[in-house]
This record gives sequence, structure tokens and C-alpha cells, in this order.
Amino acid sequence: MLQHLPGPDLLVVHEEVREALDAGVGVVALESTILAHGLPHPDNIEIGARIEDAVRAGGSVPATIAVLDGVVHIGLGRAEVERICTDPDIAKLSVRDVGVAAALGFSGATTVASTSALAHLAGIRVFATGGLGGVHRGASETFDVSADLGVIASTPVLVVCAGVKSILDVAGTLETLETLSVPVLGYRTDAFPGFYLSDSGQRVPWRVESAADAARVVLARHRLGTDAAGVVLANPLPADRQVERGLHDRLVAEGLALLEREGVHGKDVTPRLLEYFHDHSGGESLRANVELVLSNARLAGEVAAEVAAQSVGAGAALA
Ligand code: PSU
Ligand code: MN
Repeated sequence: MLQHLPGPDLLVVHEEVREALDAGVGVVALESTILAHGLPHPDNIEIGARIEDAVRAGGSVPATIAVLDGVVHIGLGRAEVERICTDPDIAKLSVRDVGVAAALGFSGATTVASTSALAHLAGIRVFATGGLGGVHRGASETFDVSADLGVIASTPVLVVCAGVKSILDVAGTLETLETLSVPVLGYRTDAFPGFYLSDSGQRVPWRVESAADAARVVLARHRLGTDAAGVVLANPLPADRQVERGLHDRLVAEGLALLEREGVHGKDVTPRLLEYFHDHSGGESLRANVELVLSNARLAGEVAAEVAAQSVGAGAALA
């Protein structure tokens, strides 16, 4: 599957990732926008390493994806992760930006959308992140709907996330995922998580109890030819680890007012909000963010390992 990849002038697969893919070992894609634009420096460096460790603890090999000096990297070494975490010139690259950045020699971090697309290109089926982008409040006027949704609708990658933040229109996001034929599975829950909150107040259409069940969904969809879209596996923070409701509601209200005041729009919305939360929650938003990302990475590691094991058993290797 790797022979169809572009040459090293455009894309490089880290040796460990290449070996894992060749050997049929589970591989989990990780996005780099969360490191460059979602978590504060210098904590992001250590957190980046811990996310990769969590994937390994789940039984798979991590592949953090980014564009460095015009080359797409599937899997980063320690120095490269550090560069993503430190260099102020790292852009936020959605799918529409990746080819431009590559052609012009720029460096940037990949979002859920671009990480999914590049993971799929490299033959990686499972992806871990913190929160998905979605439909923004007031989208009927601003048209602000994350490209994450459209790309998941056309890319067969399972994304493990803690739902979407309540700064978004959560119900609208779930409606859109339904329209786009993207299944949403709750991991041991009937409630769609709200990132900092274990329960966004919305239900999930399906529930799975194990990583093995989630992997079975991926394989059945593939064998039935109904896997043009990806899968959202929603993994909530435990109720006793979520951000306290009062603090949460205050942050969301203040964050939305701040966007209005500063006239923030486009791709700067999510990073600006995350920065505000991290600066005004006495460490709580960062604590919860780190915990949920680590939990998602661990679960994704388990799911990818199961997908690898079950594809051998079923004699149905995933293309
Ligand atoms: N949601 C979070 N944290 C994040 C992001 C989303 O809770 O860091 C990042 C992800 O990289 C996601 C991107 O793909 O923001 C979505 O940005 P936008 O809304 O501009 O599409
Ligand atoms: Mn947007």
C-alpha cells in the first residue's frame, strides 16, 4: 500500500511507522495542531511525548503528522516534535493548505481534517485527537463549519475524540455528521461528550463497550463497502475528572464574548479560545485537555491494535 505514496521530496514516512505498517502492527495517527496551537508552550513538548507513550501503552505505534519545510512527515522524531511545539512560524494547515505549504516549502501543523487525509494516504486507519472541529454557533449566518466534518465524511479513518467543545453548536454538529453519513459511537456511554464535560446533553446513536467492538465496526464497514466515511468514536472524560460546570459555563460565555470583541474569525477561532481558557481557568482547562487527549490516545492505540489483529483473523486486510 505504501508504494503509491509520493516521493521523499513531498512525503516521508518515519522508519518505525513504515515497519509497523509493513508488519501489520497497529498505527495511530496524531495531529500536530493540538501541539502547535492547542496547548501552551513549553508544556506542549512533554505532553506531545506523553501522547505518543499513551498510544504505545495501547499496543500501537504513534505517527504524529506535520509538514516541515515543504515535506509531509508521517511520524516525527523527538527534535521534530519539539520544533512543532516551539517554532512560532508553524502554520495551521487544513486539507486545502497542505499542498500549498508543500509546494512553497512552508512548515505547519495538521488539523483533524488534514491529519485524517494524510493518515489515509499512508494506510493508517485510526487517529486520536482531543476534540473535533464542528458547526459553530451562529453558523447559519457566518457559515463557520469546520472542514473536519466534510473530510471525515469522505475519509475512512476512525477518529477517537472527546466529542466537541460546547463553544460549538453541539446539536448542529451531530445533525451534520448524520447528514454526512458519519457514524458516531459512544465509548461506554450513551451521552455525546462535550470535551471538558463528560456529557454535552446530546445522545449518541450507537454505543460500544470495547476497543474490539470499535474495531469490528471498522472491519464490517469495510467488508460491506459502506466505509466511504470515517467513524467518530467519542470517549468522555470520567464524570469526576470533567471541568466543574460553573467554571465551564463562565469560560464559554467569556470566550465567545472575547471572539466577538476581538473580531476573531476563520482558523484563528479555535486557537484563540483555547488560549483564553488556558489563561483563565487556573490550570483546569489544561488539566482536563491533557487527560482527555491521553485517554483518547490510549484507546486509539487499543483500537488500532484490534483492527490489525482482526484483519489478519478475518483474512480481510484493509486496503
Ligand atoms: N478542538 C479542540 N482542540 C483543538 C482543535 C479542535 O478542542 O486543538 C483543533 C483541531 O486541530 C481541529 C481544528 O481539527 O482545531 C479545527 O479547527 P477549525 O474549527 O478552524 O476547523
Ligand atoms: Mn472555522
